[in-house]
Amino acid sequence: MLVLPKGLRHIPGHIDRAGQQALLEEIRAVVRQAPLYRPEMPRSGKPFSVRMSNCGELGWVADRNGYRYQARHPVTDAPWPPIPQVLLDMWRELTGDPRPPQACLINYYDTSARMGLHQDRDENDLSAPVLSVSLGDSCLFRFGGTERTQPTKSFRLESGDIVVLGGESRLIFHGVDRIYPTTSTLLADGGRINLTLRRVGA
Ligand code: MD5
Ligand code: FE
Repeated sequence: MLVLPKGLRHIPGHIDRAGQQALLEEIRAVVRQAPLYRPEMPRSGKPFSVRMSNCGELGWVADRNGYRYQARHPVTDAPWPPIPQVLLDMWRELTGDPRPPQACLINYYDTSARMGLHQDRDENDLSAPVLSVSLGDSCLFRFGGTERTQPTKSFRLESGDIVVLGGESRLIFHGVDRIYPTTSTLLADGGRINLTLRRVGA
């Protein structure tokens, strides 16, 4: 049995199939306004394998100049669309935090995309939780401790699963090792969408 660190909560199958389809339609509408783009690593300019967009007052972006939150799409320069109400409701229900999320990062993984082990520390307010929603193909999610050298463990995330991170786990290293192709029929063309809701702070 896998024991998760304090502050990391995995809620398998929280969203049923109809709920996943409804949420997917909302995300499709967001991405029509704010298209997925391919971020680049700071300094090297090496492209991410994951494509990204955002909704909310702020969006997380990555380019040669660094990682940051900003109010506009890096390609279209348009403000990000609002966060769908169903996600605001989920945040309130599952985090209990009365302050609404300011940013929702949309990650799209094709079946060859991955995300290396990293910490999320571009937010000013690290006391607020992070809520993650998985849609589409399953992935192998890896997490470790708050130091890169600590041992890691992994588990599968499936369509409709939610992860809530907070407290002692807010700064753990984590990543996505691989996508398991054809494990979901939610996305016609396969791949995985991950939504992360956050507060950014001052
Ligand atoms: C994903 N996203 O599945 C992953 C993991 C990201 C990111 O890591 O930064 O967009 S979603 C679960 C998650 C999110 C934020 C923090 C932590 C896990 N964590 O500290 O373990 O696209
Ligand atoms: Fe992360």
